[in-house]
Amino acid sequence: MRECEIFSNLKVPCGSKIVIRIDGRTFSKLSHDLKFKKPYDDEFRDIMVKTGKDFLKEFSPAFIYTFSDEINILLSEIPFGGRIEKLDSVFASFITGSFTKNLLKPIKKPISFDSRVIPLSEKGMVEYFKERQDEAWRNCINGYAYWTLRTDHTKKETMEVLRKKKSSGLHDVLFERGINLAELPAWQRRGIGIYKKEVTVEGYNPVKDEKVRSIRKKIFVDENLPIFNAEFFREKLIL
Ligand SMILES: Nc1nc2c(ncn2[C@@H]2O[C@H](COP(=O)(O)OP(=O)(O)O)[C@@H](O)[C@H]2O)c(=O)[nH]1
Ligand SMILES: [Mg+2]
Repeated sequence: MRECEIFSNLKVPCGSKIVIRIDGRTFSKLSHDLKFKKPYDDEFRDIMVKTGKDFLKEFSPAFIYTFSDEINILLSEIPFGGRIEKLDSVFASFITGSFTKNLLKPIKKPISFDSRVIPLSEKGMVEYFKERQDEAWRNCINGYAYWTLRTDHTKKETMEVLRKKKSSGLHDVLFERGINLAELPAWQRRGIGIYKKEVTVEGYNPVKDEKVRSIRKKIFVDENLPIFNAEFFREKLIL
């Protein structure tokens, strides 16, 4: 019956950059049930970062970008011979297992993430990350606006304000209530990058009795990302 496994040979196209986006399933409910702080919870962020680091250690991708409940992975080498079914299923299950391990809280129902493979040109890859970062920013504005307005408005009224006002209007609404969006932590506005960075480490050579310096690659969690552009990817990621 192997001939019925018709999708098993579906592969990523040759020569493309490959991004995988993995997104938590029904995480609105999960965050509500686990009483994570709204709109941003440091503990939730830490779990996502630990999960990204677990992934980086296991599969060595070029770059990971996370915000909210999503993890975007830019591959450097493509494992599993580029087979889509393998990439989607192994990566989503690895992230699910890692998230559950890092959560350290009892849960009523198993957690799951979905996964999709996105082949891109090099220019398209930069555009992709810029788009996700724009989404992180929209999420930030809407999240703060929603939860701030909800303190004295019904859900229906709040949704109505969000629908009517443009983002500049929401800036004003928040500013009047003491929240300056521009001063929020960069990780909330721009998301978080996880990648390997070259660092110089000092060691000691006991044979020669001298200090030695060497260059190592260490996992770096970047909570102060700039606005993405092509230069960022060229400089930081040695593509
Ligand atoms: N309370 C809280 N919820 C969060 C946080 N980060 C992400 N979430 C939740 O995760 C959801 C992610 O959006 P989306 O994927 O569209 O929703 P889903 O379909 O329910 O997974 C948000 O709507 C939030 O409810 C956080 O830091 N705190
Ligand atoms: Mg989700």
